[in-house]
Amino acid sequence: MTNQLGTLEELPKDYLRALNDLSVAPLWPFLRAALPFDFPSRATVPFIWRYKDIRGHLMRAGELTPMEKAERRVLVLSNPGIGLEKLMATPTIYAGLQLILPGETAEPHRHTPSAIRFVIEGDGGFTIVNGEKCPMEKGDLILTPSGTWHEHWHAGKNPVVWLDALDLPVIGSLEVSYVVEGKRQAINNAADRSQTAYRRSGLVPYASLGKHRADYPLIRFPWREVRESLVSLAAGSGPKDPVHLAYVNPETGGECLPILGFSAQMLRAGEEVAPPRRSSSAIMHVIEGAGQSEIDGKTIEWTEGDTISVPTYARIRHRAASGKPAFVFHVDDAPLHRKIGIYEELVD
Ligand code: GTQ
Repeated sequence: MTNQLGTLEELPKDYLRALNDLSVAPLWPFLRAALPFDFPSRATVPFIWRYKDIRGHLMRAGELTPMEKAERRVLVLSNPGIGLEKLMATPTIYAGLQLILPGETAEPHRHTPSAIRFVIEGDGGFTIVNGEKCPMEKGDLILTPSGTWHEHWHAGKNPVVWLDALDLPVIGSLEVSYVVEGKRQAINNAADRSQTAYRRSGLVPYASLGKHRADYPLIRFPWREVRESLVSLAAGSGPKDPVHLAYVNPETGGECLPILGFSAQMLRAGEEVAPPRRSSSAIMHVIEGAGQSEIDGKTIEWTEGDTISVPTYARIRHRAASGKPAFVFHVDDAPLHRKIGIYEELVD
């Protein structure tokens, strides 16, 4: 084991040229960058995208670029440590703020990346996922898993803005990212399944115990109910217990999507929490309230609508402002880490 590996400069120019002509590279000058000792190297930096700074530019995009020219009118939250053109908030998470104006639609399509929407503002938007009509109210989580048809509509009066998160960096790096456009879906006008088949946790359609198990049974997670659940959990917990709920597939109890995982957390007024250092990277979106986080030594003040990137293995401390609780939504890549056997938590 050494940090004194041979460099490119030490090698004769004609040798390097010959290797280059054959499209081969010596490993040793690059080995330590690819496999650093003890701790991974990370390009991702802790960063905050403040909603108050970005919102005006998103509205301007609504004036500058009609839907026909944008296809998706999105400002992408690009991690400056990775590079803006890479469209990555973290190594696995694409995140963006999408605007739909009254009367606009995003045409039916499906793609290999899985996506989620988390509604930030506006009433009257809805997403249709494989025919299921999902209202979009502030704080609602709506899944559009890989391969599911989806389209967005807006029947309200004000702009609708949501946070998009996709596993695009993973699907892109696998060179399997593509989209297909399709016909308008036949809309099932029944209430979405969060209000019918999966109305209450602990109850699932009887047939799902047999072989009729759906991959993605629940598509919409209404914030009203998630918030109530967090408040009830806090009321039933000790003052130091974490108030943190994971969104899961009600039929399997496992994560909703294969690569990205979703959870909602309540930070009691003035509460400070220090989660373990997790191998997974994440973004944190502030639904309600204000506070500050220290992430790898960087102090970040946040408030409603803001989104923050969290690198792998980050040292984290969150603190809610005093006076009222804060509610935050997390997207992380722990499902992928668990599947491939690299998930770990370090306590130091
Ligand atoms: O709404 O399907 O932010 O396909 C990027 C790509 C949103 C979407 C994005 C997409 C979508």
